[in-house]
Amino acid sequence: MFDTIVALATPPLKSALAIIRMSGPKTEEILEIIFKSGRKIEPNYVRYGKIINPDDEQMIDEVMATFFQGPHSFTGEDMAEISCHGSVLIANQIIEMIIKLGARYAERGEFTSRAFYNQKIDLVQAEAINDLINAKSYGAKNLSLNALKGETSKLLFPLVEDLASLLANIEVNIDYPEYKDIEELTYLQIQSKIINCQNVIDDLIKDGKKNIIVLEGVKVALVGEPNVGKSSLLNALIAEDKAIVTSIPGTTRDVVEGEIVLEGVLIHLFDTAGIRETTDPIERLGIQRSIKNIEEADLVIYVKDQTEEQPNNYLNKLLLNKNVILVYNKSDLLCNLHDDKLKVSALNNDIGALKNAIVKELHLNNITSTKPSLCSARQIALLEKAAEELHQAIEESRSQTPLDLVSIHIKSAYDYLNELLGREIRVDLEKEIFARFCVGK
Ligand SMILES: Nc1nc2c(ncn2[C@@H]2O[C@H](COP(=O)(O)OP(=O)(O)OP(=O)(O)O)[C@@H](O)[C@H]2O)c(=O)[nH]1
Ligand SMILES: [Mg+2]
Repeated sequence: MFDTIVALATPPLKSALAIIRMSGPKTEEILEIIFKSGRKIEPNYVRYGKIINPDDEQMIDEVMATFFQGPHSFTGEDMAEISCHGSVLIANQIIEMIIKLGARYAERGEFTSRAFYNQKIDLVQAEAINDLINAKSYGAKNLSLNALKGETSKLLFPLVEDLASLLANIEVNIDYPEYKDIEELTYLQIQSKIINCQNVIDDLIKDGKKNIIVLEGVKVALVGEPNVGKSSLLNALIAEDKAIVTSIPGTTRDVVEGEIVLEGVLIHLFDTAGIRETTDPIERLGIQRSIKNIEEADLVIYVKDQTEEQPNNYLNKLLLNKNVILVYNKSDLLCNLHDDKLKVSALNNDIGALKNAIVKELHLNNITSTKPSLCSARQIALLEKAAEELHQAIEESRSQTPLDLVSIHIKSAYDYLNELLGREIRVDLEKEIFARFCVGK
């Protein structure tokens, strides 16, 4: 049994309303003490009333309060939501009073973790709540919403079911070969069942990897020699005068970050210090940061402002094996540049071609974000582990290894998928066997 927790659900800022949430066994008792509406508290009714301090009978605020009775609540336990006026002072006073009456301040994410432990949501849904709150693009929002609704978890249910069924079948074949009503499994049949599951997992991994950038966004670094207009390009792309621009080479030292959304995908842009030989210790530190940014970027925009220069071997070496778009800035000044080159002018805000090039290079317009997809790093890692176990199971069954050894790998894959959903392996396979096959009837 959990204790009772309380927290401010809205930001601690001056606003029209603030919402205080409470969850746990003492919720109803505490609400009865502090909330006076002239009526008995009833679940699922929003009531207008007053919050009264029981110590001195003073009114703290006029509020709307709702009580939800467990298990029919978000956390699965008794819960209350109090909407008070949006003063940090009032909200704190109410929270302090609730704590004095036996609750404690909730830790980060504790309401969601209770919902998970009380089996109101699975782990994929719990992760989605955080992703939804942090979503900065419609693509990420759609993915998170699908996961929160349980659509994403549903992708796994048939798979888990098939593996459980296969495991049970193998167990029965090993342990109860005398039963007539048991389907006898050949190695070929086992292989074909595992291959079916493996194909489904492979598709999920492929789709997840495609969508991971919808959820997390992409890192794009603007790099080049000093004074070519990297900071001007950042400002033009984010339509904000964020980075300092001057005609003095070596202006940018610290990395300046900006964000844009292209085709529903969040692009994290990084304007970096121009790379050149320098004795200035501060500029050198800036250049080190530029190099780190190149290493971490999914895509590098290599900005130049002229064609006739010598190739910059140092920069070219840094960009080796990177995904690079070469762009010529200051097209308003360039007259001898061939048409097939990508040209922009940050000064004239003529940057459409660069945006199109980013979309094309990252294949952003092929990304589907309306369908559910398991695409967080944790989810993909577990899918990959499950796929590897199934691969081993196929190999073992091909070499006709004893069935109990084959089933060890299938069980591991099954466990990884359950871990993905945050399920304890509550399903006792012995029970499964009896439930499915009525063995011993
Ligand atoms: N004519 C023209 N000038 C530009 C354009 N973009 C930038 N500039 C000018 O080029 C100079 C350098 O621009 P910045 O954006 O500071 O260049 P940077 O690459 O960030 O330079 P560092 O921070 O020193 O590496 C400034 O004087 C800008 O006004 C452009 O499209 N056309
Ligand atoms: Mg700059």
